[in-house]
Amino acid sequence: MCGIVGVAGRINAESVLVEGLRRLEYRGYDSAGIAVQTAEGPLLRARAAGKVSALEAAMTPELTGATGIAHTRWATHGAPTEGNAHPHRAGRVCVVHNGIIENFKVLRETLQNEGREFASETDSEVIAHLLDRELDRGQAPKDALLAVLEQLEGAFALAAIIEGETDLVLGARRGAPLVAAIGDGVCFLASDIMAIAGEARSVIYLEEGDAAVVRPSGVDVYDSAGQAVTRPLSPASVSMVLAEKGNHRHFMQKEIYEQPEVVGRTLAAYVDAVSGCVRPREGIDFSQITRLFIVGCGTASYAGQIAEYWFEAVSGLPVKVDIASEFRYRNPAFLEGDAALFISQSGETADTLEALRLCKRAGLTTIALVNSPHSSMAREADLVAPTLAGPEIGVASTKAFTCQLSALASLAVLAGAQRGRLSAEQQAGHVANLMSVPSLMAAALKIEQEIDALATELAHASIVLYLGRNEFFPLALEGALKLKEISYIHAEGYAAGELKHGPIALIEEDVAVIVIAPHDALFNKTRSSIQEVRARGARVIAITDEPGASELEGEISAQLLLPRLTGMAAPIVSSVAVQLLAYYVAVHKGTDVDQPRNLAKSVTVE
Ligand code: HGA
Repeated sequence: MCGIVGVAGRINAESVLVEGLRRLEYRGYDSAGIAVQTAEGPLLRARAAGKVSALEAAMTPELTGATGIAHTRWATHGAPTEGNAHPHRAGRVCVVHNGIIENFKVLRETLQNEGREFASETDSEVIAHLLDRELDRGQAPKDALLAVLEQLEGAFALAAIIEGETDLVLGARRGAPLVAAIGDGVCFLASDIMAIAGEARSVIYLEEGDAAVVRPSGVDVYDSAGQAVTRPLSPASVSMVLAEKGNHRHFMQKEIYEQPEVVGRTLAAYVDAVSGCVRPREGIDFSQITRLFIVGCGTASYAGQIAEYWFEAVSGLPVKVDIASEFRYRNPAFLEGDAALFISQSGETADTLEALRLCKRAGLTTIALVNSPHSSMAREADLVAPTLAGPEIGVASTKAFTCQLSALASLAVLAGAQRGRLSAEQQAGHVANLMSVPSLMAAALKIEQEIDALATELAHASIVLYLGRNEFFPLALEGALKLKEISYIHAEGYAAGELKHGPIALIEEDVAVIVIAPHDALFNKTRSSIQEVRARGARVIAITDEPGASELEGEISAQLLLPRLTGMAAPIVSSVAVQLLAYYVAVHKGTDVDQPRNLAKSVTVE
């Protein structure tokens, strides 16, 4: 969360900075700000509460130069006001920061006792003062930066410019993402390479603890001990094509529609459809693993919960799913043969990254299931299991989720094969089932109009419950989360069989209950749950298939018909229904679908 961009040595750097912020807005949109080194000498700054468009309106023609920094904020310390917007200024220095400075109070008090005045409530402002203080003490910019880094505790990425240093941007990362990049006579810093795609030729993925001195002619990198180091250059190849909305009204809608393609692409990376098997992945041998921890946050943790059903049923491998923010602090007990798999779209989710580090320290084999191949988690895990969803811009995850499920389903089959639980024929059956997902998803997307109609009514609901059994229980949780995130309607997911143990007390006349009820082995059990809520006046909407619908006739208020689904394909394809439902309810409510309030895409703070 929070997006940083820095540019050294490009005419009208402000235009690249603002464009970069637009592309980083998924990381936070509480406020935006920019500072540039003008040709005349002074640093000029503009900031605005709200989105990048508000910042643009606040920028004057004088705010132009070849070197500058910019920031889009997701507030952790201090309200989302203009006064708390980055860049923060102290003396000659302007700073932008992503993360949390944990010892900011002590630092702030010390600096105030020295007579320094603070203008914001943020933790970030201390960085500007510390840097300015080191410069006042006569340190050169690079040494001043290294001296400041020694004083900071917490996880962060930062960029700074100094008045009078006309072609210099300083940067550093510790526990938050930051890349440096090189173009033609211009160099950059950014939280995400997407911010500067098209401008940069090559990228340096800064490592944990690195500091960077960025000038138009190149980037000097220093490791956490302050030693000059050479980091490899990679080609900057992010395609921006996928980051356009095309004909769609919102990125979320576009991303829902991309699923047949990106799920197909992800499956193709795991599965050999011709021979009907899942390709072994170098370094992953499930026959040597006796228990698998799966760790993630939010939607990613629900993908993990669905995978728990799959791994245990298909491969007999015991699985334990944890929420990263709990796992990392609960002193988990490990056993010989444990391995851990971490799920994160960005590969930068702070809690999940720390959980990964904890497992590494404990000596477990760690697997990162990430969408971002150069992310911290991808670099730090022993093994990487990629998803190929492409850039996901909508804050509410859709295609990243179904790609995670596709990769996890493939790994569950691989585990089944490696652990001797699946014959070649059974494996081929699972592979064929998974390979049918893209076309089934394309068919499922055709329910859009029915969903649109249903959503008009649901938009007025004050509470919506989602029910499901087996893998459809975590999908019910995901459906409820999606609705909450973008429509702000209070929604909860429950295991259908658990309802009678408490949550049924919530049911009264006209409470909307969405039941995911495919006509599978547990259909009749789910049907009983439908009777129970209906008897208490609930308005039941069933997400089901033809056979399910005909059995439920007269027992439900509305239905959403999906194709007939079996095996692991079923929850993956059914995701489309809960995603579209949340999307259309939000559209009817008129909320900000792609950038819902209080959220940010990649949660790089605790
Ligand atoms: N702590 C800083 C930066 C917040 C952040 O990185 N959010 O993801 C602030 O509150 O401004």
